[in-house]
Amino acid sequence: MQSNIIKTQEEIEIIKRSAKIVDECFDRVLKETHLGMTEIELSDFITKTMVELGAQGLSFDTIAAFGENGCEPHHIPTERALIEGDMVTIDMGAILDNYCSDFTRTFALGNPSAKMLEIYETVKGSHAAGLKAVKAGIRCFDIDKECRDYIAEKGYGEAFIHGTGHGVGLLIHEAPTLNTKSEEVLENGMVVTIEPGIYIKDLGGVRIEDMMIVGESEPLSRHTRELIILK
Ligand SMILES: [Mn+2]
Repeated sequence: MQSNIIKTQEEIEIIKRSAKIVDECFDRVLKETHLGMTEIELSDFITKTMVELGAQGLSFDTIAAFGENGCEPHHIPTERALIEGDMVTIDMGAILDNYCSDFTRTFALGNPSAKMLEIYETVKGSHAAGLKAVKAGIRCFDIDKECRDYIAEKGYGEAFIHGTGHGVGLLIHEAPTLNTKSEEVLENGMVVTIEPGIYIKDLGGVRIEDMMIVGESEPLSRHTRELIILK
């Protein structure tokens, strides 16, 4: 059953702790990721690490997508091994005291192509516009539109193939939804994700996702939205 759309202070504190586990897990992901590692190995590492960090479980099966596999938003990890110049998309979440968290970053191992860098900058700009738009009184539809218009103006409109975000609570996907059909209006205490992405077949994809508490100015994750390039 989903939680109330407006979270209590107590619920918000739990969700923040749940997000913190994910932040710490991502620190370890950045240290662990290496050439030749497979998507399944990285995903298994995340499962193990979340539990070590105190999560009662995962909010959903971790997505680990390397290189061209990044073109699938819901990619299921495979034996694809990491090679120089790949971008890596990790989408993961913890459950803590029954509350979920949700987080996505795309980073690179070695220098990615100019095209992928351009795609990254486009998603980053869209994501920043979305974060900035999150305020009480704004229609969810308009936040989605901010993110979508930014990507469309850069020529990638067709490649943003999902909604901008969703509420998070006891369930990983709750009200409100932030997409082209949304009718909800944000109110303080709602918890939403902002997660635009660009997906191009045979090339790859980029998604950046943060959780926001409506009424607060900063997203829950302390991790940068600048592209991280591992050596
Ligand atoms: Mn999400």
